Parts: sequence; C-alpha cells; structure tokens
Amino acid sequence: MKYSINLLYLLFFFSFLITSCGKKQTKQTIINCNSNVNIYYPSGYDKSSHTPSFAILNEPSPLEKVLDSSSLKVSFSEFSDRQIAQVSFGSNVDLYGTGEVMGDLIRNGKTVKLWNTDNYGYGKDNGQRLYQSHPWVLGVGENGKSFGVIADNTWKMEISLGERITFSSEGPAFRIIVIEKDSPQEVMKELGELTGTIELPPLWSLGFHQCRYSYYPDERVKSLADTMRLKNIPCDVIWMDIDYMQNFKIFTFDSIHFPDPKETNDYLHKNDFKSVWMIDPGIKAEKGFFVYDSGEKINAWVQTRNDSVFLGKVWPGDCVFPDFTQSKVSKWWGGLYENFMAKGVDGVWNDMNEPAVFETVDWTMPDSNKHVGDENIKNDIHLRYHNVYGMMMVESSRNGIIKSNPDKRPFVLTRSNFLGGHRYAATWTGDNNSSMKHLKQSIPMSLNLSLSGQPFNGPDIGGFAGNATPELYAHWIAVGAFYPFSRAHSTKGSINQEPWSFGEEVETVSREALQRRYRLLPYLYTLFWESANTGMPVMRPVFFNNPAEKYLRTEQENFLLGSDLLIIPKWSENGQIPAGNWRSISINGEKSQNHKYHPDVLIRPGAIVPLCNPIVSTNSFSLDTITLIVSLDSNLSAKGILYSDLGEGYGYQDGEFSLVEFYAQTQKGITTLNTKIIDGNSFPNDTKLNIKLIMDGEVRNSFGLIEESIIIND
Ligand code: NBV
Repeated sequence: MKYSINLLYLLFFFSFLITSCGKKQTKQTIINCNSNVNIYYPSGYDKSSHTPSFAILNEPSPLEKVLDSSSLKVSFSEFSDRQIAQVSFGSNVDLYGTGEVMGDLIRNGKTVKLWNTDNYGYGKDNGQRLYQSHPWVLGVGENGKSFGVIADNTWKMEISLGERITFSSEGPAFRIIVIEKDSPQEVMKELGELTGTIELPPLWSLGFHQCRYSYYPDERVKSLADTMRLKNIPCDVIWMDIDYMQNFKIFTFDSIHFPDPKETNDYLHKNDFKSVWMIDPGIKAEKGFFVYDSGEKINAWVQTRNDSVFLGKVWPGDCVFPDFTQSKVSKWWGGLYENFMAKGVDGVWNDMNEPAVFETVDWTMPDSNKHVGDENIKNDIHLRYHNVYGMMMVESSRNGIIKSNPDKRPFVLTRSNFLGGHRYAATWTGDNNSSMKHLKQSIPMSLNLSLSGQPFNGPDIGGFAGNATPELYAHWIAVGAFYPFSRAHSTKGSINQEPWSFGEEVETVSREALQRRYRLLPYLYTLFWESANTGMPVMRPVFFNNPAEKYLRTEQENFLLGSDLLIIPKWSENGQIPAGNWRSISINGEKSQNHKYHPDVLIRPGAIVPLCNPIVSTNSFSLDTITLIVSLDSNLSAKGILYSDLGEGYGYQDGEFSLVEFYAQTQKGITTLNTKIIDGNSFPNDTKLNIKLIMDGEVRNSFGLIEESIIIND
C-alpha cells in the first residue's frame, strides 16, 4: 500500500516536472469534426511521419463551422528529446483502456509503455509493456459522460495517467483525437467508427479451442480429438504449435511427425473439428528454402542501419524478417498461404510478431533498423514501425488467407497488435502463468483490451507457464467458458492440461463449463454480430450497465457478457451487482450458485437470452429449437434479440441471415411471448421455442412455435 502511494506520488511529481520545468510549449490547431470528435495538431506536426494512420481507418469529417465545445484541454510540448501531448480532463474521472495491460481495471495513476514486447510470464518491466500497444484512453466522468483520447502515433511512447493524460513519445510530434459523448458506450461506438470494427468471425471460432506447445506427432492430435469426442467435451478447434514445422521453417511440415497434414486435417474435419496452425515472422536464412529464396528475390527483408539484411535469431536459427511496409512484400507473404491453406488448414496463428528476436538487449530488432516502405508507407526506422509490425503482419496474413479461401471467413490469432488491429485478427494475452494471480488478472486485462477496441480476446486458460493445479484449472475453465476467445494452452514441459488431466471432478467441471458456453452460442454470436456492426465489446465491465453509478466503476471480478448476463467468478467476494432484480440462471441444468467452481450467471431484469440445444461442435449448431431465458423487469416486460446466419461464408451479406426480436409482457396476470422477424430472409419458420420464465424462486416452462403468440403458463 505504502509502496503504491509512493509510486503515485512519484508519478504526479514527474508529470509536474514535465508540465512546469524545461518544457517548450508548442502551438496547436484544432479541427472540429462531426460526431463530437476534435483533432488537435501540434505546430511541428509533419504528416509524413504519421500517415497513413494505422489506427484510423475512417478519417473524421471536419465541420465547416468551428466550435469550441470541448471540455477537455489538449496541450503539446517538447521536453528533452521527447514530444509530449497532455490532455486535462477535470476531476472525478475514471480512466480505462490503454490496451493489454497488467493491473487494475481503473487506470488512474498508472503508466504504460507502448513498445510491443515478448513478455514471458509478464515478468519484464513489471508487466508494464506487453505484446500490444493501444494509444487510447477511455474516461468516464460524473453522470457517465465520457470521452476517448487517441494519440495517433506508432512511435515508441509512454502513457501516464495522473492529473492529466500524458503521452510522451520518442518520435516526432503527433496528433491527438478526442471523442466526447454522453456515455462510454457511445465512445466505444465512435471508436469503432474511426478504427473500423471486427468482421463477423466464423461461428467455429467462438467454440472452445484446445492448444498446447506442442501437440505432435499427428497421431497425438488425432487421439486428442478422439478423447474430446469420447468424453463428450464440447470443442471445435485443435491447435498446432511450432513443432509441426520442419526445423521451425514456416510453411513447412515435419516429414516425420506430420508427413501428411492434409490427411490430419481431413481427420479433424470428419470429427467436426477445425485446425489452426502457427506461422511466425522469422524466416530461416537458408538458400534453398523456398520462403527465403522467394523473399530474397524481391528484397523482402528488414534492413540494418547500414543497408544490409538484418539477421536475428529465432527458433530456426538465423532469420530474416519480412518488411511488411512494402506492399509487394505483403502480397508475397499473403501468397505463401495458398498452398498452406490448401492442406485443409482452417485458421492461422501468428506468434512472435513483436517481433521477438533472441539474444538481443531488448528481445527485438534494433530501433535503427530500416523499413523500405513504398508509395503508401514511407521508409523509416524500426522505432516508428515496431509497434505496428505485428499488425502489418496479420493484415497481410488475413489478405492472403481470404485470397486462398474466398468463400470462407478468415480466422487469424495474433500475439502482437496495435490500436485498430482488431480489424485483422483476434488476440490472446500471451504467456501468462498458471497462477491464481494471473487468472484473476485476466478479467481486468480482457476488459481493458475490450475497451480498447479488441472484442475478440482471451488469455491462455489454465495458464501457459508452469503447471496448473486441479483447483486452478477448474476455476479457470469454469470462468474461461465466458471469455470471448476461449482457448486452453500450456507450455512445453508442463504437465498435461487437457480437461481430463486433473481427475474426474475437474473433467466434469470442464464439460459442464463448456456445455454452458455452447448452449449460449446464439447469444454469443449475436454479441459478435453487434460488435461487428457497432464496435461494442462482447465482454463488458459491470459499469456499462449504468455508467453514472460510481460504485460499479471499479468492479473487476464480476463482468458482463453483452448487456444481459453478469458473470460472477467464485473468487468474487464483495463484487458489485447493478441495481434491479438480476436473477440467477441455470444454463444447462447446473446449480452454479453453490457450485465450487462454476461462476454464478445472473440475467438482467428485462432481458431474453436465447440458447441452442446442447452440442459438442458448432458443426451441429441449429436453430430447430431455441430455449429462451426470460426475466421480466419491474414493468413486467422483457426483450431479446437473436442474430443468426450460416456461421461461415459471406451469404449474410446478401440477405442470408435473420434478425429476430422476442418480447415478453405480463398483462392481467398472463405472460405472453411474441416473436418478430425484423430483418433477413433465412429464419426457419418451424423453429420450436422452449421458454423458461425465471421468477423469484421458480422457473415456469412453456413451449410453442416461433410465429405463435405463446402464453407462458405454469
Ligand atoms: O510457439 C511456442 C510458444 C507459444 O506456445 C506461445 O503461445 C507463444 O506466446 N511461443 C510463444 C514461443 C515460445 C514461448 C516460450
């Protein structure tokens, strides 16, 4: 405690120093834009050092009339060799965002370094710089009025959140974009407008993923898949980590352990699984290796300050690194996926893309390395492009995968990324530890990533480094079923960490946890659809229910899945619950309230949550029968929404989807449920509805067909 007060004191002291001594104030220009967005340019702003913007996809349109409506003050200065932007926001504001960070949900008093770092066990720099950079802060003031601040800057930077928000960069002067709205939800939507949102992912990627460093040989992969099915554990995806490659050479397969990857993938597909395979950026510098040779031909590599090819050590030994600032390199890289995907690969995992480089001072390439660029992206040093290296890589991967499989939705998972990079890939939070501390930490971490524009994220369930205990694994899988991205993973040399590895009790907990996730798929998929359309996160902090309520603002154990379900992990002791009659529900017959591991799940008063039948793979997803969990509010009414489509491909863009609303209302003691198809052309009209009206202390069941008005009797 004392320690943190001292730290806070130091932080304020330094921000005071920066604001008062040795500082050279810089003039600024303000451009007022539509939708309450203002852009602030410092006088020394050189466009060519920052454009095209990596974060901003849709430039806000300037207003003709200049307004000075902002309640925030932005100032620019130079201090020593750093460029500084400060945003003053008044008092009583809670700050969030700043991307993938360790520590509390509330970011006030914190400092984060934006320098993408391979940070095993989150040990380096006390976890204050991790794999991704999000120069973004969300502020929530009194009455819920909110703002968002983007420092549109890829250069190495630090964000300190004291009395002011201070961005301090090692690069040239940069612009600040400020969004001001009445609620944090509106700020998130505006962020989605500016950065673009995720594209609708394939349904299978919302299932459970089983990973390990590494499952090999192919027979082990198959027997893992068999055991999943034998034990009736819901699972959609098996992951192939780095050991599937021939001597760690990307786009190759080990001739002994994976002699026929197509056959392995076929086997998985036959058993209703998908496969995801890893691709790293480091390419073995070896003449005769087709990836190296073909890249060499187009001078694809990042250069040293002396204009020679940069060589760095990663898994295969000496490696070269694609320079994704060149569009020809990005295209060449994308093209490499054609034969790879043709082996039946379903998804791609881009790891080590900070980029991580072994045996170097800072575990990456030198700041002075050179990127060649092209007519769109200017040539510049690595200090400028380091934080977006992973983002450029996944954009190139994604484009190549789409080209290879034009009828399928791509799935890419990335370790490194930047604000706006959610457009190209989902993410996981890197190498956490198998510890209760990191399990608890995963909630605020995923929430802040979600509040930084990346809805599709989650940590390694069970923990990556070290060994999970049965107790830890049970807690983790029980909560992990509710992460937007739900994948179990563990490192080489650790004990087995599959759902059945910890004895019968944990196996049962795992099965039940994942059955809960799978029954929730219609709801979850609707949330991803909402996110793709509006930028709203899937996993949300509790204060999203009522941003004006100060007591909800610090809650970081309980969390919301969408707006209608509140997840209460078992370790949550005095967790805050929003006002109103939030009722506990059973998703698949489980009794979670008194369960040792399963989080209690509460439904919002006034919500209707759709469930599908129990399934073990999204391949069997169907809307033949929908269960609706209904909880009436104090006006005795409830409403829910369901989006559905084929879960794959792009038919939904041509109307092959359905958007349905459900309404329940009690009048004169009779509760009736009605359905309204509000959009799309593909809802099965013979869908059976199984309605569960959650009352205080009892559940009333009723059945009917979709187009009927259904009376919920007892
Ligand atoms: O490819 C091996 C691992 C991977 O399992 C993990 O998820 C990544 O974060 N990778 C890092 C490299 C080695 C880690 C020790």
